[in-house]
Amino acid sequence: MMQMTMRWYGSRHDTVTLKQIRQTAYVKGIITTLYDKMPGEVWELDEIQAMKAEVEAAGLDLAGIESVNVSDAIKTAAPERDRDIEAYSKTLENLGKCGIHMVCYNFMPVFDWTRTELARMRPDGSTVLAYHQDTVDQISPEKMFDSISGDMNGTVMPGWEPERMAKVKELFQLYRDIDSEALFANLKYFLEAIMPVCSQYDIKMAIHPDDPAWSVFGLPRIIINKENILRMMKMVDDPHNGVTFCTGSYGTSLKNDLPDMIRSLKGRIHFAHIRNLQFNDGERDFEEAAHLSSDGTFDMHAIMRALYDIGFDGPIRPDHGRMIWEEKAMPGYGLYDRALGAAYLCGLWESIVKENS
Ligand SMILES: [Mn+2]
Repeated sequence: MMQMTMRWYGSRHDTVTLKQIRQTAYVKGIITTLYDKMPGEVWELDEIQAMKAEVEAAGLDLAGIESVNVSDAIKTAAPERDRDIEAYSKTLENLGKCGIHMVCYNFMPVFDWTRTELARMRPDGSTVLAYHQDTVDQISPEKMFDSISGDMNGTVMPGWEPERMAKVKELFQLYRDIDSEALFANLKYFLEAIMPVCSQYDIKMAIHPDDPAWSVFGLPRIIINKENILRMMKMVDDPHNGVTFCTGSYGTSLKNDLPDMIRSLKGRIHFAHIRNLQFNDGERDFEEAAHLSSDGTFDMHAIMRALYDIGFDGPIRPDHGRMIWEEKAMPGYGLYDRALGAAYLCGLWESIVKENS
């Protein structure tokens, strides 16, 4: 049975409370992280237990971690990578001991994700995250950070922390010799090293796709399409090596047939992020839409149907939402539109389940 969840950034960072999430009625599980941990740091048992206890005290279930971040040393095969992999394995062991069995992560160089606007106004006055290729082509990464940091509503967005952006030139230097093949090789090395602990503690690793699904600022990107994701599944052919199926990330490329990709990943989708995009003039100009199929480009029913058909039974969450009803929150992570998304996805799912039983 799939479990509807919502991402939550912890009581010190999130504008949304666990009580509000529980009152949606649709959301039963929480996806969270230890926000202040740096890549390469071990998550201690007592820290994980405290995080879990807080979620459970609110009547919700801790359904998985997004994310345990992978260090740049692991991604670039720097000398410290074995030390960082050891720390990562210890964290997975501690998560398993606390009964947490799904871990989302990504293998993107430098940027976690890229958008050119965090508050593009739509005709109804709602605001959404958007991407415009011409803008990316015309500016440097530092300039882009400056131009969007004013739109963060006072929050710090994961992957776009000011400390990280201050080092952006150094980071580009670090990835100077890393092409797609090197990135694949480093990912394989990492996965092979952690699979024993994943098997022992039944940790399902769920790689998040690169967003958008093409090279940005000349950096290599590998988790972008069916061919590459199947290559990765085969490269380390273990059910614990799986994916976060994020429709809003794979869907940035209109060449990706989302239901077909889902069907090709039977048994390997451990987590699902479901959202819709609206494409404008051209393939590389899009904005995030309401979850409703008719508000954007994707057939959400076909996506949910494909998940049902492969027997998907992991956590699923509405991904980014629009900012509506004057809410002030981290862009993409307000309560209201994600709650609407959760309700809609649960409605689709109930209908698919009942029509097929
Ligand atoms: Mn996602």
